[in-house]
Amino acid sequence: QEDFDKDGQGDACDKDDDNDGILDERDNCPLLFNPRQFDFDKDEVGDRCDNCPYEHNPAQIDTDHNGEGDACAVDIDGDEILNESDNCPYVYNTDQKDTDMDGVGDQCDNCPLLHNPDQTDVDNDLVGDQCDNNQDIDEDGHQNNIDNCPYVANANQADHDKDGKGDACDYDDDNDGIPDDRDNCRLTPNADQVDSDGDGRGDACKDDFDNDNIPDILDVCPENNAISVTDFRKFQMVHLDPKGTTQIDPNWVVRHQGKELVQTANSDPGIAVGFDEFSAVDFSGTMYVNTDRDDDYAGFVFGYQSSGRFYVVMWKQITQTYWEDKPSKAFGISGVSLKVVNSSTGTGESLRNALWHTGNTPGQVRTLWHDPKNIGWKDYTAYRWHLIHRPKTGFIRVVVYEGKQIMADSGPVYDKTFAGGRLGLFVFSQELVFFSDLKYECRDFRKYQFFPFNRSNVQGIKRLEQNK
Ligand SMILES: *[C@@H]1O[C@H](CO)[C@@H](O)[C@H](O)[C@H]1NC(C)=O
Ligand SMILES: CC(=O)N[C@H]1CO[C@H](CO)[C@@H](O)[C@@H]1O
Repeated sequence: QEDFDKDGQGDACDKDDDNDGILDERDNCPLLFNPRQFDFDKDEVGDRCDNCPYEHNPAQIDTDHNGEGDACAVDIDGDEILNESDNCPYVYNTDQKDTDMDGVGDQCDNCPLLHNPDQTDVDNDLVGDQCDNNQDIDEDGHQNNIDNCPYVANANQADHDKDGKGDACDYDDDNDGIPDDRDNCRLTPNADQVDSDGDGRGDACKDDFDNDNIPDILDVCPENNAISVTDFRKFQMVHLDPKGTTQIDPNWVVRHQGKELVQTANSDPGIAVGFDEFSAVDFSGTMYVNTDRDDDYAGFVFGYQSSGRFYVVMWKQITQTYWEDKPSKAFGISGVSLKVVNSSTGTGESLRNALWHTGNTPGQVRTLWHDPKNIGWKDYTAYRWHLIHRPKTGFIRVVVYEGKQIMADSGPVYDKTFAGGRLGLFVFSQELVFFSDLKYECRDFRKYQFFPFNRSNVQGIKRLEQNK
C-alpha cells in the first residue's frame, strides 16, 4: 500500500509516483518531484536524486552508503582514509594492515600473505596467482588452505561468529556456548535462550534469524548475514576468450541502479559474475534481446568457481557452426542448453569453441541437457527463467517461460561436479541483451530444525519440507 505522492493511488499502480507530470518509466527521478528533469552529467539519473550530479555514474554505486556516490567520493569506503592514500579504497580498513607489504591492504589483497603488487588472477577466482593452488577436496570453490571448512562443502563460507571455522563445520555458529542443535537462535548469541512466546525460536532472533537487521520476510538469505538483497551492481567481468581476436570483449552496462544489466557488444564469450556465494539457491531473471541483428547465445551461469569451472545455461536462436573451426569444430544447436564447464586450459580459444558446441568436448565442457524441441529465442521477446540448484544432491532444474507458458523445462538433472559458487550473466556473440528483474534466494537451511516449529509459520514449515 505504499503511496509516495499520497494521491490515493498506490505506487504499484500509479504511473507517476511523484506527481511531477513525468511518467515513472521516463522520469529520471521517479520518487522525487522534478518536472524539469535536469541531468547535468547525462547519466539518466536526474540531478535532484543523483548521488554524484556532476559525474556520469548510471549505476549510482555508493560503497559506504553515505549518500555520496563512489564516482565523486574522496573517501569511497568511509574509513576516513582518503581513497588516494587508502590501500583498500573500496573496503573499510582503518588499520590499513598490509602484512606482505605489497601496497595492497590485507582486507582486499588476493594473496594477503604473499607479496604480489600486480594482483594477477588468471583464472578469475579472486585468489591471486601467487597463492592459488586450486586444491579443493570438497569442490566448493575454496582451496583447502583458505577454506573455512576444508572437508565440508560450504561454497558460501558463512561464518557468523567469525572464529575462522565456517558454520557448516562449527558446532556452535554464534559462539554463545549453546550447541547449534539445542540453540533457539543459532546465529545470534543468546546464552539466556529466552523465548517469551514459546514458539521454539529465541527472542534475540525473533523476526531476523541472522541478525542482519533485514527481517526474514524481506531477506533473500535469512540464514546468512552476508547476503540480504539481490545485487548485481558490483560484479566481476570475466572474459572467456581474452586473447582471441575473432570478436571484441563484452561490454556490460548497469542500468536502473543495478536492477538491470545490459550487454551491448557483439562479443567474445563473457560473464558478469556477482560476488555473493551460494550453496543451494534459486535464481530467476528476465532476458530480452532488443534487436533483430544476430542470433547467438545469451544466458546465465551458476556455481561459478573460476573462469574454468562453472555451470552455464545458454540459449541460441539459430543453429550454426562456429566460423573458426580450430582448435575444435563447434556446432551450436538452437534451443536452451545446460552445460558444465570444467576446463583443463581455462579461458581461451579451446574453451570458446567448446562453449559454442552443443555436446561434449573432452577436458572442457559437458552438455548435461539440451532442449529436444530446439526452440530458439525470438527477437524483442521477454523470457523469464527460473533455476533451482541443490548442490548437496546435485539437483538442477531450469525452466524458461514465455509469458505464462513454459517454453523449456529441463526437468530434474543431477550433477555433482561443483558444490555451489557464484551467479552471473552470460553472452557469446550477441549484442543488446537485457537482463532484468534479477532475483536470487538462498535455499540452504542446514540446521533448520530449530526454526519455529510454530504451525502458524507456514513458510517455515514449507521450507522445512523442501529441505527434506
Ligand atoms: C575436472 O577436470 C579436472 C582436470 O582438469 C579433473 O581432474 C577433475 O576430475 C574434473 N572434475 C570432474 C568432477 O569431472
Ligand atoms: C576511484 C578513486 O580514486 N576515486 C576518487 C578518490 O579521490 C580522488 C580525490 O581525492 C578523486 O580524484 C578520485 O576520483
